[in-house]
Amino acid sequence: METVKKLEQIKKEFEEEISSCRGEKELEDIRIRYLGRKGELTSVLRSLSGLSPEEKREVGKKANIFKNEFSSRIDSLKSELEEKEEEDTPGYDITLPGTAPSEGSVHPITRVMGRISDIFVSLGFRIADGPEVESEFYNFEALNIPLDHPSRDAFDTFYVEGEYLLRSHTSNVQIHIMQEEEPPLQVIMPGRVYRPDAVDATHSFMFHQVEGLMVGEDIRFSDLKGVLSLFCKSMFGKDIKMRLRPHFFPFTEPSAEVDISCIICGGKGCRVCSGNGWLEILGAGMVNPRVFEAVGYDPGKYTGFAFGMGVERIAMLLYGIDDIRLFYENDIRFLEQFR
Ligand code: 2NM
Repeated sequence: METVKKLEQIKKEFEEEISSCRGEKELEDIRIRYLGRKGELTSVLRSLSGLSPEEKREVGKKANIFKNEFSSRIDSLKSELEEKEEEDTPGYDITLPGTAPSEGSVHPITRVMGRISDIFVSLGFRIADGPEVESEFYNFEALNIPLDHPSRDAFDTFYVEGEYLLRSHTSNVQIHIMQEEEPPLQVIMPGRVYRPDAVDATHSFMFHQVEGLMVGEDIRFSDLKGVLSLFCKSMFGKDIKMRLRPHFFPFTEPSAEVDISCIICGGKGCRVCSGNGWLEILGAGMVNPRVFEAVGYDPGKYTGFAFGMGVERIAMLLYGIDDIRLFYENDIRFLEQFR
């Protein structure tokens, strides 16, 4: 039974080699050594012809069992090694530079609203907010805009239910604050407002305002002028000029529209200022005594000024944007420019 012993010896060696095998190349060498055309098992099978019939049967059977066993051991180790190789290899080139995650940025409207607010905070104003869904009293009546007043047409809209509507200015917040607190007051109200304007390059049914209010025992028109002049210089540059033009607002008397010298041409006249050298950026005035009466303040004791500005308009002037709709479209190519 020399041949059977030899077979057992081959199997023992095979087992040793396979259990110390670590690589695919090494495994292929083992396969060739044992199962190849000139391999150990193959030569045993080839030498069967010189044996007796019983030996032939026994050795042949064993050799074939080993052959199958070897080949399935090799196959399973091969797939094990391949799997491990795959796990160890990243599916990308680790020496390439990384891709930085894109950082968000503050929306230009938020940014400009923040700058406006910061300037007034530095002048002693505090920030307040209030409801966007408001009753007619806070949005109109208390501001001396009665139902039959012609200036109500410009704002009257977006009724939610009954006497409730989307506010057309942030002045409703002034009314709430004055009802709740006694002067002296120095407050600004940034926020969203809604108007029935048809949408075009300079109008939107929703936009942002910053309004302000200062009330005390001896607040004068010169205080209004001083505060707004400081604001204009901080916002647009120290060489900017400011002028007031008489205007009408129901909630202030007297009222004015506030212009600054054109930030593009410096006042010479250009396309942005329609050739006249001035840009309108604010409305302002001394609070109408009827507003004080509506909130229970004594108009003989207190005076004050108020002002309001559109944030979109200021952002458009500062950044040279010619279409208000760009602010609301969320086009990443537009927003990415404000980092
Ligand atoms: C403006 C222009 C002028 C204003 C007045 C008041 C209040 F409540 F005191 F009466 N709030 N806001 C005001 C005055 C707003 O926006 C263009």
